[in-house]
Formats: sequence, structure tokens, C-alpha cells
Amino acid sequence: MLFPKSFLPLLPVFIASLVGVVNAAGVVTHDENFIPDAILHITEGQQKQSCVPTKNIILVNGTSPGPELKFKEGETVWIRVFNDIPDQNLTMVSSLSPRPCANCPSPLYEFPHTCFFESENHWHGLTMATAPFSDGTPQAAQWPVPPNHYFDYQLHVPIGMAGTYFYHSHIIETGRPPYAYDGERFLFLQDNFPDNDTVIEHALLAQPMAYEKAQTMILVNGKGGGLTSEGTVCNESLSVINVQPGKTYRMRLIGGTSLAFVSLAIEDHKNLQVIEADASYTDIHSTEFMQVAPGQRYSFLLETQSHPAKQQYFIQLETRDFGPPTRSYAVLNYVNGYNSSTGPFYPPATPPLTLPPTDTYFLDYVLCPLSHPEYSATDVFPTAEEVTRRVNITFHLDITGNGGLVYLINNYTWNEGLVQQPYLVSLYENNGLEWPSMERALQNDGLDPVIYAFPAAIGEVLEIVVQGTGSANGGMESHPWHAHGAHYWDLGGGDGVYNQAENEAKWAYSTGKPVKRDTTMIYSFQGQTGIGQLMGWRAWRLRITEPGVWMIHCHLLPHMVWGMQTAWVMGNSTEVLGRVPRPEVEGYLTYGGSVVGNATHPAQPVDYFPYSVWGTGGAGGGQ
Ligand SMILES: *[C@@H]1O[C@H](CO)[C@@H](O)[C@H](O)[C@H]1NC(C)=O
Ligand SMILES: *[C@@H]1O[C@H](CO)[C@@H](O)[C@H](O)[C@H]1NC(C)=O
Ligand SMILES: *[C@@H]1O[C@H](CO)[C@@H](O)[C@H](O)[C@H]1NC(C)=O
Ligand SMILES: *[C@@H]1O[C@H](CO)[C@@H](O)[C@H](O)[C@H]1NC(C)=O
Ligand SMILES: *[C@@H]1O[C@H](CO)[C@@H](O)[C@H](O)[C@H]1NC(C)=O
Ligand SMILES: *[C@@H]1O[C@H](CO)[C@@H](O)[C@H](O)[C@H]1NC(C)=O
Ligand SMILES: *[C@@H]1O[C@H](CO)[C@@H](O)[C@H](O)[C@H]1NC(C)=O
Ligand SMILES: *[C@@H]1O[C@H](CO)[C@@H](O)[C@H](O)[C@H]1NC(C)=O
Ligand SMILES: *[C@@H]1O[C@H](CO)[C@@H](O)[C@H](O)[C@H]1NC(C)=O
Ligand SMILES: [Cu+2]
Repeated sequence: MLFPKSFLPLLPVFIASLVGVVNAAGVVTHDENFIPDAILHITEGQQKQSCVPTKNIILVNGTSPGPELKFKEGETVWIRVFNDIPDQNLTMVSSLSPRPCANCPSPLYEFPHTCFFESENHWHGLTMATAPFSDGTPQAAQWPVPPNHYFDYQLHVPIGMAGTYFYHSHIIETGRPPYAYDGERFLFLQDNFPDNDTVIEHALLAQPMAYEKAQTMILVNGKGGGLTSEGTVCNESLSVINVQPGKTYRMRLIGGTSLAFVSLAIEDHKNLQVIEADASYTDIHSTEFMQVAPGQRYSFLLETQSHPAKQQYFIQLETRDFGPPTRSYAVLNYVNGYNSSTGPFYPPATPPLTLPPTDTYFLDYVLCPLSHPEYSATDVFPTAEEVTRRVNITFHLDITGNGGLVYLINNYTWNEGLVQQPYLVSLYENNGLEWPSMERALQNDGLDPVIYAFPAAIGEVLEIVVQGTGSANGGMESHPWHAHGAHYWDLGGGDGVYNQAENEAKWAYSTGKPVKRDTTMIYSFQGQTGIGQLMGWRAWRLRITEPGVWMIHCHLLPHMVWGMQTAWVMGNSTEVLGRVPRPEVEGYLTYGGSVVGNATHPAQPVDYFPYSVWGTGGAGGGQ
């Protein structure tokens, strides 16, 4: 067991070793003798997805979704990502995608103003495992990768972090998963818009806002068919999930959509046994349907029938909350023997299932962290008494004078003139961007409005309450809130206003216990309230242990575009900048610096993990 059972006793050691790490993490030259653990080529290409006509989308190794990546716990890996898009910058983003940035006035500005909508590529949820400049958030942590260059991302997967992460099928294997199963299958969900990213982005940012179209439908592993948001029938061939009778499969359900909330069930297979939520193992919780929001991941065990009455069963998926209802399918295909069909299969004429309306408490207060010491969280759930500070993220959708849309956080909106560089770069350079002030933050519910960041000190135990308020017309939408930097203990959510004592009482009487998650929901509940009135909340607890610059944001891409995101600076300057000190950090501080490689220059990244407190884990260098 290389990974500490608890962060707390180790914390002083952690900080001391960070501060004392000078010259430890060395710059390495990845010349022609270097072999990355995985290679990905990002391109843009014309593709037809289901019933949406051919348009330009982002491809990973020529496909969407991209190829699967699998790593083992304890391993340190290098993933080389080539930006083969000739005229666009790229980052493996926090949110969803390999992100080409066509017209980004500044990296900070660019975040709410570009370039996504093709989803699949980032180190989603794998936050503690990324080296400081490998998290991928462009405005927070790093410059984008220039065209025709590559970047070597270093990831380390601590023991105890097994689970389903993002990047299409980017999973971490344990040597011994806590549940037995015969195989695993992916259900990677995407949504599919009639327009390309450039068109959508411009329309979202137009004054007045001009994007009114909904996602056409849901894709499962890149394919889909059924009922589109225009009300038309889309008769395209479906994804096929092959299974054997009488077996148990781990189904990995990944919410790779950019807007759609999805409800899903399987014909004649009513016992979906949830065992993992956002990479945290849970005790088994049985449900007849799943609900998955953008950014969320679940695993459930599916026991197949021993003597199936037929060979194909439909997996039925419907969108919820945004846009007109759509319906899509995949096929659970029993491969019973020599005469089994492998398709193609098409959508049924009538839906075999009736899916429930949105459950606004889906899996809340019922999941329990897996009660097995070897797989339980590495820190201990902080009680209400341990909380040292409450922070509010209070959001509000406003309509500008010209009809544009913008999200305010704690009454402030991002001022695009503020920073011309990624936060972390500015903090190193100390050129104009001072360290966020806790004094100012305490006067604004946790936000320093001058720097537009939430500061936190290492060792604090925060209760973060994300609160929705009625928009400029009193409306309230659903939002999946996602945190980088660490998984938080999820305290549930509800209608109205958060009340800690009431919520504690609710936990005391519920069957569940808080689980460590990274993407959880604020639902729209009644969908309407007074303008500015609090309505809908989600509460988290978090021990601040990871120095760095991290994002916490809504995972709906249009909402991110409208500013529904927050930057967090955790730790003081010694702690944050000490992770990779000068002079090693130099190559990261300029756009196109020595850290990126190209045809004539090898990449020279910092080899961060061999020297880190996480231990060398795997091979410490990759191979
Ligand atoms: C992506 O393509 C490259 C080059 O063709 C190949 O070397 C690499 O293995 C592929 N990556 C994956 C994950 O399949
Ligand atoms: C996106 O679509 C618009 C309108 O069809 C087109 O003018 C533009 O060239 C497309 N952009 C890309 C990158 O494909
Ligand atoms: C890429 O990003 C750099 C740094 O922000 C910027 O100067 C450049 O114009 C961008 N290039 C493109 C094609 O967007
Ligand atoms: C869908 O297309 C398939 C293959 O062309 C065809 O066999 C099937 O009858 C079609 N279904 C409907 C409802 O049109
Ligand atoms: C296919 O095989 C099953 C037994 O596995 C048998 O019951 C069925 O009749 C076969 N179907 C055809 C079309 O041969
Ligand atoms: C935001 O502004 C409203 C109205 O001016 C005020 O009532 C509220 O207290 C403010 N919230 C914060 C977090 O400052
Ligand atoms: C957070 O919001 C609640 C509800 O509006 C308010 O009572 C509280 O004062 C706010 N600030 C803090 C630091 O809790
Ligand atoms: C940051 O905090 C550490 C630990 O408390 C302390 O040793 C160090 O001096 C602090 N650095 C700054 C710049 O305040
Ligand atoms: C390759 O990288 C080197 C070093 O960053 C740079 O000087 C050179 O211009 C780059 N070549 C191309 C074709 O971009
Ligand atoms: Cu949102």
C-alpha cells in the first residue's frame, strides 16, 4: 500500500516535501529514444454522426469517440498528444474536449469563449493524479499546445483511485477490483448538435443570444437512432453491446454529453446495481434506471439472463431538462452461439419502455462508500464540527442590455481584461496578478472579486455550497457542478435554501453516507422563482490538501461559455509555486515554450512524479 490511508496525519510531511522539493522534479528531454505510454493524434475532420449531416468535428486518432486508454493504479504514465489541427490551438480541457481555440483573445477569456462541443478528451476526475501543468485547464494552468506541436501529459494514478475517468474510455484498473465480474462494457454518451462548434459558439455569445437549437439526439459509443428533437424518426444503425447469457458485466456509463441529461433503462433487465460513482466505489445500490448528467460517471453491474427469451434487448435513452424530448437506443445483444446475429440493428417502431421523469434526488442520500478498507477513500469524511469555513458559490443568470446571456458568480462576472495569461503562469511571473486576497474573499462569500478567484489555505476544511438563484426572468435550470483538484464529499442537494442542521438530520435518518464525487447536480426543481431568490443547492465538504490552481464549474458547455465557472487558488505562493520551482518551470511559462515538442525539437517537460510524495508507484517513468 503505497498510498496513505489518510491525508491528515501526512499533511505536514506533504507540505514540507513540497516546499523542500527544489530541483527535485527535473526537466527531461524526450528525444527519439523516449517511448510514451500512449499517443493520441487530434485532428479536425468531416464526419456524419447518426442523423446529423456531415460537419467538422474533432477526432482522436481519426475517430469519435477516440480510442480507449487504460492504466493501472500506481502507474505513472506519459501520454503524448499531438495537435494536428493546422490552424487551431489545443488543450486537453477540464471540461470535455480536445479544444481547438480559433479566436481566443486571451487564454482566460478563451475559456468561456470557445471551442468545445465535441466531447471526449480530458483527464476528467483524475485530478490528484495530474502533474501541475497537466490538468489541462488552459485558463487556469497552462498555455494551449500550438498547431503541429505535441505535449506530453504526465499522469500518476495513486493507489485507491481506481475507477472510470474521462477521456472517452479512460479507466484505471485495480489489480483486484472489489466486485467480481466477467467483463466490462462501455456506454459512452454524447449529444449531437446540428451545427459545428464555431457556429454554436458565435450564436451563444451573440447579442442577443441566438442559439435556440437543441441537441438532435444522444449517441451511445458514437451511434444512435430513434426520435430526434425535431420530432422526426432517425433510423440509423445502433451501437451493439455484445453479452453472453448468465454472466455479470460491469457497465461503465459515462456522461460525455455537453448539454443533455440522460435517463436510461434496459428492456427486461431491471436490476442495475450501482457500484461506482465518479470513480468512488460504493456499496451495491439497485435501481431500475440510471440518470446521468454531463461529466458524471457511474459503473453498475448487470447480470445477464441465463435463458434469454430473445437475443436483442433495447437500451433506451431519453433526454431530460434541456430541449424537446429525444429518444435513442443501443442494443444489448446476446451472443448465444453459432447463429447469433451481430446486427446491424435499428431502432424499434415503438419504445419498449416508459422512463420516469427526472428524479431530483437521484442516488442522493442512498449511496454508501464501499465499506472495504482497501478501497475506501484516502481521507475521512469531515464532520460539520470540523468545517473551518463556509464558501458560497451563488450563481445568477443575467440578460445584458443587448440580450446576451451571462452568469454572475457571487454577483461578479469575469472581466476579460484582467489577465492575458493562464492564472498559474501569471502567478509565477508575478506580473500584475497579485495573489488572491483572503480578506477580500471573506467579504464576498469566498470570492476575491479583484482577482476573480476563490482562495483557500492548505489545511482548511471547507463547506462549499453551490446555490442557484432565479435568473433575470425568474427561471432556474439544472446544473451539474464539477470540481478539479480533488474529489469532494457530496452532502446532497435540494430545493430552497441549504440548512446545515436540517441536512445533518437528513443524513442521520437516511440509508446513505456521503460519497466522494466530482460532479453532482443542482436540479431546477420548480424551474421558476423570484428574480435573485435562492433556489436549489448542492453542498460539499473538502479538506484542502492539494496546492494548485483549479477550476470548479458547471459542466454544461453553454453555461461555461456564459461564465458559470470559478477559479480556485489553493495554497500560498510557496506551496503552489514550489511544486515546480524555477528554473525547471521556465519551459511552461511561454506559449510554445520548450515544454512542447515539434518535428525538430523534442519536448522538454518536467518529470514530476518520480519525486513526488505520491511515491514512485509504478515504473516512475512510464514504461
Ligand atoms: C493513435 O495513433 C497513433 C499513430 O497512429 C498510434 O501510435 C497510437 O497507438 C494510437 N493510440 C491509441 C490509444 O490507440
Ligand atoms: C461551420 O459551419 C459554418 C456554416 O455552415 C461554415 O461556414 C464553417 O466553415 C464551418 N466551420 C468549420 C470549422 O467547419
Ligand atoms: C494560440 O494561443 C496563443 C496564445 O494565447 C495566441 O497568441 C494565438 O493567437 C493562438 N492561435 C490561434 C490560432 O488561435
Ligand atoms: C430502418 O432501416 C432498416 C435498414 O434499412 C430497415 O430494415 C427498417 O425497416 C427501417 N425501419 C423503419 C422503421 O423504417
Ligand atoms: C439459434 O440458436 C438457438 C439456440 O442457441 C435456437 O433456439 C434457435 O432456434 C436458433 N435460431 C435459428 C434461426 O437458427
Ligand atoms: C448580490 O446582490 C444582491 C442584490 O444587490 C444582494 O441582495 C446579495 O446579497 C448579493 N450577494 C452577494 C453574495 O454579494
Ligand atoms: C452564504 O449564503 C447563505 C444563504 O444566502 C448566507 O446565509 C450566508 O451568510 C452566506 N455566506 C457564508 C459565508 O455562509
Ligand atoms: C506558506 O505556508 C507555509 C506553511 O504554513 C509557510 O511555511 C510559508 O512561509 C508560507 N508562505 C508564504 C509566502 O506565506
Ligand atoms: C519547433 O520548436 C522550436 C523550439 O520551440 C521552435 O524554435 C521552432 O520554430 C519550432 N518549429 C516549428 C516548425 O514550429
Ligand atoms: Cu449550468
